[in-house]
Amino acid sequence: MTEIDTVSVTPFSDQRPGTSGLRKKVAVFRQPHYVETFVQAILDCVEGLAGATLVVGGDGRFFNSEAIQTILKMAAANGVGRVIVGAGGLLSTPAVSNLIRRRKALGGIILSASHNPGGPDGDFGIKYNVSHGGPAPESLTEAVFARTRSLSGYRIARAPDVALDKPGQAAIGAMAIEIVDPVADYAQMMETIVDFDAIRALFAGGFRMRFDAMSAVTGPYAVEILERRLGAPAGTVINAVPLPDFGGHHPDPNPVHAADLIAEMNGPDAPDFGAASDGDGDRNLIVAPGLFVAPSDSLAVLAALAPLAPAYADGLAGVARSLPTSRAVDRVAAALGLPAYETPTGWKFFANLLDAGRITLCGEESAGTGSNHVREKDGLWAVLVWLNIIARSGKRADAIMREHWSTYGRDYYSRHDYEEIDTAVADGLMADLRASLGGLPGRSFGGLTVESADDFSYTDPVDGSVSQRQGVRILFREDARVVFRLSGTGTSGATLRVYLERFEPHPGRHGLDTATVLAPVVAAAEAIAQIGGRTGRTAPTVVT
Ligand code: G16
Repeated sequence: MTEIDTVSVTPFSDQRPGTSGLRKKVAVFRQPHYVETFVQAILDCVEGLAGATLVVGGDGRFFNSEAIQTILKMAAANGVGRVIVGAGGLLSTPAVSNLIRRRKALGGIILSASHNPGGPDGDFGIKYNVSHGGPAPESLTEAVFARTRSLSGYRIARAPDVALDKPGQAAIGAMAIEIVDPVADYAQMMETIVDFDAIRALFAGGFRMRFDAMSAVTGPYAVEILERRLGAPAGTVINAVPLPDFGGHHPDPNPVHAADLIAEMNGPDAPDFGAASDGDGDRNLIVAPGLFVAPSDSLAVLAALAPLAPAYADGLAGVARSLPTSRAVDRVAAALGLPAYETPTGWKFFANLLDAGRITLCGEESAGTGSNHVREKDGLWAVLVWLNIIARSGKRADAIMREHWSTYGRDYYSRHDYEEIDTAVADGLMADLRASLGGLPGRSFGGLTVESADDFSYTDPVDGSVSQRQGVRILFREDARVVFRLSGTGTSGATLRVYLERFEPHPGRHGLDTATVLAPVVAAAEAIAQIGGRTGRTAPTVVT
């Protein structure tokens, strides 16, 4: 008989989930009872827990193993019937989503802080996904937050740690634990979506690719699929072993943190195709020889050409993008007569549209793209669909991108992040910006004239739920746009994100320098929001 301890706690006040679950410094999560309080709140708020199946796994970052053992013991103490956990405690975020759906689980708990750095001084995170496989909706995350502030104790089984090093079966009391190969189900699903034969033939013909797994969770998935199943040469995948501190790197697949990959792709003997993914495997970066593909452009290319992959051969039902993602995908949707939706930032907002069959494809500027195959963005999936498009079209990625611009026009795009600014300063900046919106239309800033300005509010077309204050957007008559919002995933101070774009229809002007094209939009954003004066920053921390 396994004994259950009920441990009294004083509630924490800082456990409100952000854009994607609860993300904090590791040191915060290591406070006594911190993980337990949040997990108990989840278990208290989820309906139908008794006897149910949960999926548990993480990106392998520092503290992953300890947190999983705690969750297993708490799940057993709270009446969960079965937990499916990845061997080594590893599961990518899209693999969790797939397992929840395939195994008809009640939900899943993902341990990750995504693209944020790991290690003892890095970040950690816990996120709950519901039975459709996607992130919990705001109604549930708010209920969890309320519960963290009111609960008085948690339940945990008094049991030894469970060996998770290889697939097999275990138990804590009456709760079964199934330890699964993290890659197997996911790889099998990919075989049903993309044309493996075509990609195999591509590699057999000498096509060279570099995939940087950034010492994060995607390594084992990429090695199995790209090298073992598709025949890419050994060594195609680099940084393939997941490390608790990601080898000291920042596992964010963007031109700044994947600089080595970008340099290789710009070099004299560049591979034919380059890609990377993030800490938990849901983000992707696509790089053509000599050409970085902006995530918003990648989404637009996939919208136009995904039907070359077997799963989308009948066409797409519709597409969606988050507010700050460029409008490139809208242009494809308009040309093809597809419904297009604009949602707030956060993958959870796509779930209802996918479930209702209104969209097949969705994506975000923050290097996330996905489809109706799971309810998370999926890094390796995006890379495989690109490979499928290259294999079936017979064209290189840079040619595909340039032809896309010729057909639809180019949305020059950049994001400026101002990290770790004082929270009060950031809140004040946003509040004043919101207050100024009514007076902006008609005014000119450095050659650009404001056409409209508002604070984005989203009404979910499926369930009618309303999400307000999701970002300030300013449209200029010159077909340019700037969006301002505060990040919901940072762990210290506030991060102001400024998203800048300008449309260029003429093919003769598609090879310009992005920073030069966007300079007037940057100047207008500065004049409107007074970022420098308020934050004391003369330049963004990160430009992507
Ligand atoms: C998460 C969300 C994404 C969002 C991104 C950035 O991604 O799932 O929807 O675009 O954060 O959010 P923010 O701008 O609020 O920092 P991930 O990969 O970190 O889970």
